[in-house]
Amino acid sequence: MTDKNNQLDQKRILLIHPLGYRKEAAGHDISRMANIMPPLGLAGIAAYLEREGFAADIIDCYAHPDSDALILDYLREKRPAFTGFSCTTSSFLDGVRIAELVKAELAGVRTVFGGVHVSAMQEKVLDDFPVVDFVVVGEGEETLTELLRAGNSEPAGVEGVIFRDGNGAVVYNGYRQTRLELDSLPFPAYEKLAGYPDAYMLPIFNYPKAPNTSCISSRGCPYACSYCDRSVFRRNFRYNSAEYLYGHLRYLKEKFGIRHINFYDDQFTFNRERVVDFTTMMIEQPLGMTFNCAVRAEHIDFELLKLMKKAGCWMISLGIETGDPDLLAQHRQNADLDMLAEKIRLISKAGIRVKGLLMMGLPGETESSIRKSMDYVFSLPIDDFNLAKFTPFPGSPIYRNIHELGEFEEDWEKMDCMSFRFIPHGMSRERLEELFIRYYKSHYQRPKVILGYVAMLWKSPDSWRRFIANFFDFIKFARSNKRLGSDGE
Ligand code: B12
Repeated sequence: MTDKNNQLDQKRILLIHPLGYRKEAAGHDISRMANIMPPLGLAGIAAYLEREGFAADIIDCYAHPDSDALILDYLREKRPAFTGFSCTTSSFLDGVRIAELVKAELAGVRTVFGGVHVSAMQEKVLDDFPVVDFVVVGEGEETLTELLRAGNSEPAGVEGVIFRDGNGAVVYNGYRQTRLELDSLPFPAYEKLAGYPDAYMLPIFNYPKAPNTSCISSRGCPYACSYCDRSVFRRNFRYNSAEYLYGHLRYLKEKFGIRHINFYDDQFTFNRERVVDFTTMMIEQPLGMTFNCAVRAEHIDFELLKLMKKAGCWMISLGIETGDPDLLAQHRQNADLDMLAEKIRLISKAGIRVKGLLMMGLPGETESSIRKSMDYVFSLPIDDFNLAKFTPFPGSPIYRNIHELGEFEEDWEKMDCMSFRFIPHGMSRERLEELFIRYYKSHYQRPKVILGYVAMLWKSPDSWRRFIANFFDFIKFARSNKRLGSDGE
């Protein structure tokens, strides 16, 4: 339906996933080379909107960095009344840049921003960025549908929306009170992602087979770690049933030939019964697929792990964060490193690869805590690891008093966990960088780890193919004192 006055299609939205930095750098960015994942939030929203009678398309600039021209062509041809942007903190300003481009091209088009960064910043986004017309806080499916239905009228009653009223005052309708029943959602519109699945790839050495993809089967997390931004789904836990989940995997296999899934749920095993049912289905009616997931140590046991292995579980990631018990206790509930070590050994004993997720530079970090962390981590059967540079995100609890805990340079575009934006009291950036490199090197120089990567020649030949194809960029990156790979979590 095209608007008679300004000729915009009021029932159409273009959803944009910004790249987050200069496109010239994208070809040599280690993080992108190591992994490109589908924007599941946008794909879910697109499927939902289409079911509700709207037309929604997606341009993923992260997977396709040179997409400005594509966006402008789309605007000229389809004249959508709305454009939507999904942003993290580091990609937000690139989203603003594209929004300015969009507004300059198509008069009357409205811009909606959603995702984690704006859910944390809320009214401040409209105060500071005139190019943003609406912010959607929290879950997007219902809120965006109602916003689109409101069309040109003020979305005064739409929960979750922040807008400017007729006088230019910024109004927030409050966090949406009801939450979606996840089994009622259509599967994400993967087919709207250009080149899916081949344009997307999981972290190198993190999967046995291609094509592969990531998937989300729950929302929210009941824990409240100091560094974690929970602005979108907050502290609850909702999940897809085992039946829905199995159906989702079967769909991915049949429609796209997917052979391996990485579940990006914060707590895949939080509901044990669901995992038992799901794994039983995968064992009794095999799909020929394997999977990875992330767990919290409290929510696994050996029986469950054996079942998961039988069902095709290839790797489990666990947030360790730091091996220094005192530092961990400052940032995480139930910090019990002995229990964590025992669970890591159980995963390994069950024949599943273990990936440790660590952080360096947390408030309170010292040379001694880094040494303790390395000793702890290297005493465990960890096959792979990711060491992130701690970054205080606006929605995380620690952000509130971060300036009291060290030196923080809040430059959103650089807040991608690839550089130390925060320097804890008593440490220097140079020293942190040195210890960071030492941490990584110590991991990669361990004979068990080297043998593990050799074994990947037959366990994950596709990873080796990608590694060789990008060999010179990986070496250049390693020499430039940054970190090898980044998978966000
Ligand atoms: C998978 C994942 C990744 C993947 C893929 C990201 C992608 N392509 O979308 C990878 C590994 C690449 C990644 C990278 C990074 N990630 Co990440 N990631 C996640 C994770 C675990 C799941 C995201 C997801 O799919 N959620 C499920 C979907 C359904 O939810 P959603 O995306 O939030 O979308 C919903 C709403 O937000 C809203 N919405 C979203 N977009 C829009 C747009 C519009 C218009 C509307 C109306 C609504 C709306 O509606 C959606 C449906 O309800 C989240 C944590 C989490 N549990 O959400 C962290 C998370 C988003 N990542 C985080 C971080 C820090 C990063 C990195 C900076 C870290 C790094 N260097 O590795 C990079 C940044 C990359 C970038 N360019 O932005 C932080 C973001 C914090 C922040 N303020 O920026 C999070 C929140 C983790 C955390 N708790 O701290 N990440």
